[in-house]
Amino acid sequence: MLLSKIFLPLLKDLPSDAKIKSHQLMLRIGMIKQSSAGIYSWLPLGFKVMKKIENIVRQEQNDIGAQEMLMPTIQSADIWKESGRYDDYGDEMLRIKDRQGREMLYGPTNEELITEIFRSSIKSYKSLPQMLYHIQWKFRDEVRPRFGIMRCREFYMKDAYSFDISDEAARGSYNKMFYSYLKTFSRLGLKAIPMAADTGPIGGDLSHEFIILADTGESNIYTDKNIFNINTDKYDLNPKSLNEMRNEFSSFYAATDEKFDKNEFNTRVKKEDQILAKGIEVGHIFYFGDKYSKPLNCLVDHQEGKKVPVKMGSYGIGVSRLVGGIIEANFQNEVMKWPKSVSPYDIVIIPNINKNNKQSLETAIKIYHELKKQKIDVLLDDMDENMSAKFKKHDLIGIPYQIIIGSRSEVNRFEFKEVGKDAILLSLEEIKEKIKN
Ligand code: 5CA
Repeated sequence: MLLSKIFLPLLKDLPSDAKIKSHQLMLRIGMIKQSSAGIYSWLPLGFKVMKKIENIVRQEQNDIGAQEMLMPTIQSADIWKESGRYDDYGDEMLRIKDRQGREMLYGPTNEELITEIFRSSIKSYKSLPQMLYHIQWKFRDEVRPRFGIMRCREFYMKDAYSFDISDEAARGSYNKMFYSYLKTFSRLGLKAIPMAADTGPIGGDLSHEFIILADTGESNIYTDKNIFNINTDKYDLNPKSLNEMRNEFSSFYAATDEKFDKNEFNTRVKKEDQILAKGIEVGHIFYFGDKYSKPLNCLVDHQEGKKVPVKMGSYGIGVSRLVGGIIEANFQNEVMKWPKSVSPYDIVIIPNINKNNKQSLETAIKIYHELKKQKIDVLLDDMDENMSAKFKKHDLIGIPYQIIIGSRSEVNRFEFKEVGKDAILLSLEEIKEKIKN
């Protein structure tokens, strides 16, 4: 794409109402625009990043055998009355009436709806286990929406649901998802640590929040610094391996505020290894057995003949929140660098354009077409601006690789820069290789 042609409404000044750097950056480079309190439009640049995150989440869900589907945003209140959560959920739930006066709601989560779908279709243990997920907008009428898309009212979530015949099998599904989350966040360039967490309005007795460290995070966390050194590559989906993985994580103290036990923390973690920090919750997994299947009468035939409520878990990832989380983790000293896996473009070409130098732009256009032929997603900054203004702008846009066409370029070798490193001179072939690897 040509920078002059894309919809990229850059702001000159720092938005005064944005308190944290991800919110500021997203407004400054036109990734999002607020439409009303806690509700945002996703502009092309922001949408592109979010879609890349969504695809990685999707691939990793599919990889553990979860099946994608799509449930609606608007749900009937009836099933929520059956589970008893219609009243419990309180003011966070946006309640609506249709023209017939039927009570509806904008889904804040989908345990009830998925259970209703499941109970009408699956009748026997022979069809278990199952794992279903969708990636869909949610609405929660937060008391105080803040920090842009980090805590907003309408947000994009991947929510998965597992169905098993026994408690033991269900814990196996939980472990699979735990493993999948570690892989997902690592592909997004994040070190997300699973922490024992409270189950809140979702319920159940087993739950982990996946948290990335960030000063601007809203969760207080208490952990052992050695948990960050666990090498998860050695684990796989084999149940034995998954158990070992869970055991290794459990061997280090890691808890959020609500689960924090000062005594246990001080006994289990050496003073010098203790981390008390703030973090951002990017994912949350729950095991709640028959909390929904029982009241909603979601029963299957057991091997032994009797009917039993199916054992369920649910697993969320804040897909839209992750955009902000990745910025918090990678935007330092006014320089953003997207992880390659989610960068809005693979590379940007920045030619020095002025009246006396038509050559730079011509060279840039040639390189642009060459890279496009290789299916490299390239942005060409064809704006008539001085180089220092261009560099400042690209510091914010954060594409990790740049080709700078200026006085230092030679006939067949160009200045290639990975953000945060020194520029080097490379041929176009070498650049293609670097990007493709
Ligand atoms: N049904 C369960 C799991 S599917 C559930 O809803 N879990 S949750 O409440 O923890 O939400 C899942 C993830 O959505 C959170 O980890 C967080 O990353 C994201 N999220 C939750 N509330 C918001 C919000 N107000 N704004 C942005 N993201 C949010």
